[in-house]
Amino acid sequence: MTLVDSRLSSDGRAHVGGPSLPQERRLVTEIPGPRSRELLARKNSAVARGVGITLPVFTDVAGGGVLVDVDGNSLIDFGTGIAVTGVGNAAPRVVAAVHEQVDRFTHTCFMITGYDSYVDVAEALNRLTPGDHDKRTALFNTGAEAVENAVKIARSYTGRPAVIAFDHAYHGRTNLTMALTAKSMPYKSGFGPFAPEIYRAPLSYPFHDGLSGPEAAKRAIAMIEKQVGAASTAAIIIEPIQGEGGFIVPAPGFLTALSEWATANGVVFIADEVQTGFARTGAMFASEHERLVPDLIVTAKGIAGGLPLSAVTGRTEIMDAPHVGGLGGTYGGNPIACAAALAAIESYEHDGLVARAGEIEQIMKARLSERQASDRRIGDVRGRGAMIAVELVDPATGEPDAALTSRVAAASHAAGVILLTCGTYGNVIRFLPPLSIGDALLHEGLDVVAQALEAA
Ligand code: PLZ
Repeated sequence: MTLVDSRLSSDGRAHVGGPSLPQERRLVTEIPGPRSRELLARKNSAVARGVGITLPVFTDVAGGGVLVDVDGNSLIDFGTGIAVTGVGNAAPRVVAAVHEQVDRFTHTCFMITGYDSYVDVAEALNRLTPGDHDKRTALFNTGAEAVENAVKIARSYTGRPAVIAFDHAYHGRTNLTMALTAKSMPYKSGFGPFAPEIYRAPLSYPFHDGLSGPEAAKRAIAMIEKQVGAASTAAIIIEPIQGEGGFIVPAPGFLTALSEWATANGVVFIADEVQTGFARTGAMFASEHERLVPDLIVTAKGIAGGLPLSAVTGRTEIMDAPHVGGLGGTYGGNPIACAAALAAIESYEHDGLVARAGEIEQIMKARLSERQASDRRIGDVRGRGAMIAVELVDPATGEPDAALTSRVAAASHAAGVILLTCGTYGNVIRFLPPLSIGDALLHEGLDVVAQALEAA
């Protein structure tokens, strides 16, 4: 019998991730390299084509702020798997907690027999989310699933049907969350009919509408009152900073005005902090920037350092409206994901990651704004913390330039930086580095993007 160390590949190299992996950009083949191309060919003949892939390199190991592909290229990670590995990839605390839990037990189903880590995560979320009122939490697996449950809870509490979502919103790909999501291609096209009783209100998008927060809120509230009616409205759901829609930071006062209107009208105010939560924006939750206290807050992504977990947290009287057995799911609050979450939360709280996100904002905004001053294709630099974006436009017309955006992303990929785009018009480059990234790697990644912009 041959004993195979699963951490050694056929070439005998140790394949261990975590921050001990050299935090460097290193290209040894073209991107994607031959081994990745081979895997891509297999992917194309085995995986449904609807499951796309942004940057077709296949991962060997990852750690901290780098990802090493199967050809040995080390890429700077400005994507964090869409704002998930905020604590860094294969973060030591998370890895240790997962190992420890996986040796004890892998699953019971919390609805069958309980375990303490589920309760620990609920207590942590009740403590960390905005507001010092009495709260309860329920755990699920994905962002979309938690959003669906927040809507269920709000309807159960209010006895009302309608839900208000906003222009440019992204809330998921399940049937109800597709209805809440704004963008047709690629998320909704051909997948209807969609869930009823979803209405769309205009957002505050300062770069495009020039309205103040209160003006934009007045416009949205007028639409809700005229076209839906407060008496029929169960909930308003909004991302405090929109993610997929283009890292849109609403004008100051917009969210507060909406939340005050919701409270005055018995409407549940739901903050979807799936992308903005857990230190990402330089506060534990983005709602805090406006001193917003949502009735319900939806979290996922960054919560568990890469393990699938999501949550709805909120006012006890609202959370406890559904009957016993009305909320749940086989895997919701899986024990391995809960162990990972407790470790990740420990890291957000005690490794200075909230403050680090603020430092990352300063570094990125300084560099991007300086570039904007001499490059009129950069229409807007915006975002908070380690959630920063540039919106690219045609300087002559001010129109969105999606083609330029794709070229910049492709050139960055080729040069070893994982970079994502977003936005309703496909013209936003977004930066989502891990909060644990060091200055040198951050600057090098920004240098690469700057060169890509220059060349494009
Ligand atoms: N709410 C605010 O950002 C997920 C998905 C991208 P899931 N965003 C990235 C894609 O192409 O699928 C997201 C989000 C906000 C909800 C979700 C949904 O979270 O965990 O992907 O279901």
